[in-house]
Amino acid sequence: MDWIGEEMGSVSNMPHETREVTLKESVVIESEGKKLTFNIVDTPGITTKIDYEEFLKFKSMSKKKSKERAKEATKGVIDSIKWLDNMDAVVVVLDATTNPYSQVNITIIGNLAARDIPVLIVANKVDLKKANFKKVTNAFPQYPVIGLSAKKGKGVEGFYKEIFKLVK
Ligand SMILES: Nc1nc2c(ncn2[C@@H]2O[C@H](COP(=O)(O)OP(=O)(O)OP(=O)(O)O)[C@@H](O)[C@H]2O)c(=O)[nH]1
Ligand SMILES: [Mg+2]
Repeated sequence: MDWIGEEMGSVSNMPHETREVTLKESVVIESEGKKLTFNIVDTPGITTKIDYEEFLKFKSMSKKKSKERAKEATKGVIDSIKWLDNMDAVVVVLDATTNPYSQVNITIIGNLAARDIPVLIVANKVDLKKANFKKVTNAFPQYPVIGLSAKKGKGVEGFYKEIFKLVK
C-alpha cells in the first residue's frame, strides 16, 4: 500500500496466499531527501514442505481445493527460485515468531550471498509477544537485519533507510 498505493496481492492467514510471482514497475520511494525508483517482484514464499492437509484445517477448504492450492504453491516455489536469478537486491521477509534457523532460509540466503546479490533480512511481526528479533539477528550475523511490523507500520522508516543502503 505504502509503495504502490494499492495492495500487491491478497493477504491471508492461510499459508501460500501468494502463489504467483507479481511484478510492479517503476515504484518510487523517498527517504531522507533521496529518491529511488525500482521494479518490485513479490514472490510466493519459498519452503521445502507443502502438504495439502495443512490447508484442510481452514473451513473454506475442501480436499479438492486444498490439493489444487498445494499444487499451485509448489509451482510458485519453483518460479520464485527462478526469479531470484535476475534480482539486483532481495528483501527476505521472515516471520520473527518462528525459528529462523531453517534449512530453506540458510540455503536461499547463502545462495544469494554467493552470487553477490545484496540481501536485506526483515524480521517481521515484531508487534507480537512471541517475536524474537534477537534470534533472527543471531542467525544471520553477516547480513543486515531490521525489525518490522508490516501490519502496524512499525519500523518502516528504518526499513526504507536499509533499502537505500542496500542498493548504494
Ligand atoms: N501480527 C502481525 N501479523 C502480520 C504482520 N505482517 C503480516 N501479518 C499476518 O501474517 C499473515 C500472512 O500475511 P501475508 O501478507 O499473506 O504473508 P506472505 O508472506 O505474503 O504469505 P504468502 O503469500 O502466503 O506466501 C496474515 O494473516 C497477515 O495479517 C505483522 O507485522 N504482524
Ligand atoms: Mg503473499
